[in-house]
Amino acid sequence: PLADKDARILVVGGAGTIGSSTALHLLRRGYSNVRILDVYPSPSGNSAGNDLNKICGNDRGLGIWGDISDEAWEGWTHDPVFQPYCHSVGKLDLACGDTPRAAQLRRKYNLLQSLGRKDVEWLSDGDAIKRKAGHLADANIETWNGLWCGEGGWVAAHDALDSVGRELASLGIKTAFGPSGTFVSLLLSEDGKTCTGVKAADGTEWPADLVVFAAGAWSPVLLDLQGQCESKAWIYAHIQLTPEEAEQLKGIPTMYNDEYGFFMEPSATGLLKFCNEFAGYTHYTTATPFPLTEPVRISVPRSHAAHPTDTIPTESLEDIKRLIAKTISWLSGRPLINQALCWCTDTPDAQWLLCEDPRWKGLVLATGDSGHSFKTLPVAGKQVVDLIEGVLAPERKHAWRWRPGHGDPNGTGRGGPRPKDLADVPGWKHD
Ligand code: FSA
Repeated sequence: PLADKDARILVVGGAGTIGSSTALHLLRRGYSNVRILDVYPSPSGNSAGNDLNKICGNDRGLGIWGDISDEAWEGWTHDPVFQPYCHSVGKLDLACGDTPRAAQLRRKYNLLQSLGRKDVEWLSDGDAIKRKAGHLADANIETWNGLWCGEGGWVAAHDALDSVGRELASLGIKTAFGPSGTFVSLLLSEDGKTCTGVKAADGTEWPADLVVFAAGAWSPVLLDLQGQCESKAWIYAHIQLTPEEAEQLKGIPTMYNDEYGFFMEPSATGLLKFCNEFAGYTHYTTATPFPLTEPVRISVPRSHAAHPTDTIPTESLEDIKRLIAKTISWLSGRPLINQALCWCTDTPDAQWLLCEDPRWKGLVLATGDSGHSFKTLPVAGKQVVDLIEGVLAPERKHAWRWRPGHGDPNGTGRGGPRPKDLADVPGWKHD
């Protein structure tokens, strides 16, 4: 194991998705001296998980991510910390006609079927989709097709993250939020080979026996990850429904389409969130991640919490309008409120970066989201603690290893074109 039960453990980014899950699993396994550091208190305003909702589902049997989604689904449906926030309303994964994505979904359907899944169905046209999703009755989706999964739906992301924060407090977590929790650099031993803690923005030095670095989209900006993570922004906007409209959309299944985007059931207060789907936006500028001494050009997130009046690119707003017009057109023209950028980090092969940092003893990396993490919230941290205890399955250890130069360095982890940079898209007003 990398740490004893009484070791001083710091979790950088401990009020975000992977970090708070890690702290939860550490405390549940009896580690007694765990402190989370974060710019914001839990749930962190910088976390992509601090969001109205996220898609969730169970892909049991389909490789590492399928198995993790199954473990997570058990948590979402049974663990009292998570269960109140899980809405198992079913999930539609849809494609526009005869596309490569449709073929991929069809293969996924065949596999799930062969594994004996009873809750999956292939929906071969718009009518079949509408039988599952009454709210799409008037949608112009005749040629769409795709996969229905009964074991799936959505999770109330902010509320679930908040629930973890409350559970951590009741289990005795130590915290440092604000300037004293804001990572500036690692502390190193005299020979430079061991990480001995973290230095914070206000100058506080936090000594530690083990540091878990889970800074999400800020990871490659704070720590030099040698090109393994590239942070990008995705977009959301909301419509405020009347109580009658919200009632009408109660219990609708989650709908995702790889070209148009996605939306799911409105919140208890009648907020309906819409996301367009695309390659994300980078924000290239200069930064000096530890331990570099010269600035490098890198995609740097811009905190929405710190800059709440920033706007979103016009093309994404248009995409969101197009999604609404295509699927639920009676809401077209309604004000789109709470528009924001939401920052995640991608690896070139879309696997996490969850490993010991080979440069310094005593540092574990837990980042590289690649769009996977929130649905794994109940068990993401279990992987980290398994790594710390030396019991992470070899297949997972290999997938999440330190791997600079692995794959296409300009890759997106998702195929397709390079993402656009925010500097090149009109409509993004900031400062
Ligand atoms: O069910 C899912 O895996 C959706 S991930 C949601 C999302 O917005 C992606 O669609 C996007 O491309 C990016 O990875 C951020 O997360």
